[in-house]
Amino acid sequence: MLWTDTKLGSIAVEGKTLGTDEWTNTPSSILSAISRRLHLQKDHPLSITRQLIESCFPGFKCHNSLSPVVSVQQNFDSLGFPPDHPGRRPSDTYYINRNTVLRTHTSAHQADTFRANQSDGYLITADVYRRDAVDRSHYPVFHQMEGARTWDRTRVNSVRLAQVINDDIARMPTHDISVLDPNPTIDPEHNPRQMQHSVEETELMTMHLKRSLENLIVKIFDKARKAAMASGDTDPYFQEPLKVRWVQAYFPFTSPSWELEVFWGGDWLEMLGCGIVKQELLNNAGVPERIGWAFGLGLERIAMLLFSIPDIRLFWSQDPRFLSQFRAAHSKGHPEDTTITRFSPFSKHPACYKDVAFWIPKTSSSAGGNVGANTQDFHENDVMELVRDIAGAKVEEVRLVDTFVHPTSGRKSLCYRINYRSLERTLTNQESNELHEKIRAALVERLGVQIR
Ligand code: FA5
Ligand code: MG
Repeated sequence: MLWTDTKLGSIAVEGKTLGTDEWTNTPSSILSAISRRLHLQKDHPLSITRQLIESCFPGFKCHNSLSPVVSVQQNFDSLGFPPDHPGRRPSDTYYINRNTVLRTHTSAHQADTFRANQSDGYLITADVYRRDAVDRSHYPVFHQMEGARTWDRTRVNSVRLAQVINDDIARMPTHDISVLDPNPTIDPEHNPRQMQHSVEETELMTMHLKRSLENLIVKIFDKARKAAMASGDTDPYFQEPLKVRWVQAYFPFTSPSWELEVFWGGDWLEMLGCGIVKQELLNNAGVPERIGWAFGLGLERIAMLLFSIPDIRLFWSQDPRFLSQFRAAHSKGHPEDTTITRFSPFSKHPACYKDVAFWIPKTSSSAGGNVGANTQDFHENDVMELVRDIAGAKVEEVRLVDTFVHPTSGRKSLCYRINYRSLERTLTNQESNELHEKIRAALVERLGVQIR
């Protein structure tokens, strides 16, 4: 398999040495991303976006340097993920060892941050890691920003807490965009209120949460529109009013829960997940007197909207033609005063599509169960990772284009289309052929498939 080199022994991450075991599935290409800290790099679009978002939440305490190496307890257990939740699978998550993962979301720090109880509101910006598909808006390493706002029941007469939240809402700015929000706040079957919260409290916290996030998106979009105008761009997208919608969602650590989507690039793009924090989480974190909301947003998704950056891989570019295009506000200036300049593509290189079709190996064990990463059955994310491992940023997209089950033998065959395209230069025919050959060979060698 891919990670036999780290199977026995240890991995050094951030100056710490961690033992590996049969769960270890983190390749060195992923480990090497840890030191990049794009969200803290001056003038990087992710850093500019982070500061702009931070300016939308005055008074919130900001955490920007929490280690990505967390325990399974922090990433999953503390948030109430059931033992068989798919997110825990080694096909989806990078394990350092049985008890240690690279955080898959910034929510891994919720319990600890609530426990520290340093402020009513906090923001956490960090790199997160997921074995995921490769395309224009998905990447295995990306950045999230977590935000939470809680109210202390003991600081006010509990009868009046609703009034306090109401007053907080009255002080918030309003906006005039149209928001699609067809579902009731509380839907007993699909999106229930928690027993510990009254209907009024749930409604008010939700209003505060949704208004905070809508205001954030409005601010980002206004900046993006100004940047587009300033560059003389006539993209009709920016002439039309911003369209956003709320969608019911499910997270083990919030209820009710939602996702916010923004219409962008001809489609609805999911920006964030959020909801009312499960009271059990706050109780377990030693702050049973607090109630409140939390959200987690994809920083790249927001930055793509803000700067009109069309491809998520660009954020990892070290090319000065990319990096020199962005400038944060003067150190004495307020982040809100930053003038956003729209990204201008520095080159367009041709795409090169190549297909690979193969029979997948027969299932060797029943799927699921408590097996380590190295004994799992065939999984699509293994293909994604293998391609990334071999071709890195020279692949723009890997897409399943055909599935076939043999009528008599029952064997299953898959065909993937790989788009070879570099953002920085034109790949030669020979180069993409060689990459494709290497990928074919590795599919056989590492995943045991049979090429058709
Ligand atoms: C979460 O990660 C939850 N922790 C969010 C949350 C926090 C809910 C607090 C409730 C309370 P989700 O898996 O949907 O949820 O990811 C959140 C956002 O990260 C997505 O909306 C999307 O904007 C971004 N995102 C997810 N996967 C990727 C990816 N592979 N590449 C880039 N961005 C991604
Ligand atoms: Mg989601």
